[in-house]
Amino acid sequence: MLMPGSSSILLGSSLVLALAFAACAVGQTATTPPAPAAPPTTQAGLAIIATLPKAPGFPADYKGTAFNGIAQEIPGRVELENFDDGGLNVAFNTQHHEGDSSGKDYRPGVKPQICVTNGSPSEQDKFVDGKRYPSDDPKQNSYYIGYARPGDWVNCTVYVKKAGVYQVNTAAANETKKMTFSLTFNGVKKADVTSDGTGSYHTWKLHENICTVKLDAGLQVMKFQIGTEPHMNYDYMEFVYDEKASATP
Ligand SMILES: [Ca+2]
Repeated sequence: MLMPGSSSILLGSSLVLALAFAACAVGQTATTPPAPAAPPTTQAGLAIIATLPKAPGFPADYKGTAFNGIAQEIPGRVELENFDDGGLNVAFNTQHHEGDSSGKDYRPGVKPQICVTNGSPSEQDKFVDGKRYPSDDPKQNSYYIGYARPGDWVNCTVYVKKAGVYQVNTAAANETKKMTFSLTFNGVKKADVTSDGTGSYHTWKLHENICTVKLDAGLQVMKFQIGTEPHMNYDYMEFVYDEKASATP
């Protein structure tokens, strides 16, 4: 099961390694250059996020805050159900923020309808080839935002560790055979996607390299917004650094 802020585990490990490295540096000769300061980390929450450099255009008047105080990292997977805290019209907008759903206990407060895959015998989630989504492991489920309607959006505070071009992978299930969404970073639309939908909102498809985005480094607000197509279930956006494209001026 995906837990809130699970991507921070690696960060914690990095911090431990960095501290271990710093400890190892003690006792070395005076001619050894001092070890560089450990990079800022999102692990400890908002106080540390405040130390992260903001990317150009970070909205100074933004009232939302990272879910659980932990920015989601790029490269990596941005879990869309881990949208920012701050509430309706600040951190998200949805026409379906009331009512029951299988993942409603994932986080408190008014929110888009959060669901969990394979939440009931009548809601079995599968890939288009019939295999269980997200995996064959019956213990592994995935939280996602369900019942999304045209125009719905969520904001996720993200920390881009390295500027460059990123390929985007995603997994989605769609009521119709068409899927449309956009990605905006710090108020600049970076991708406007039209792709094929699965035609069933419990049938999922992995979309690899569905679009590319060129990103600055630093803290920014990513807005994921549904386009014109109704009833989309969305799980995550995964950003993979593209070395070759990033090296091209
Ligand atoms: Ca998810």
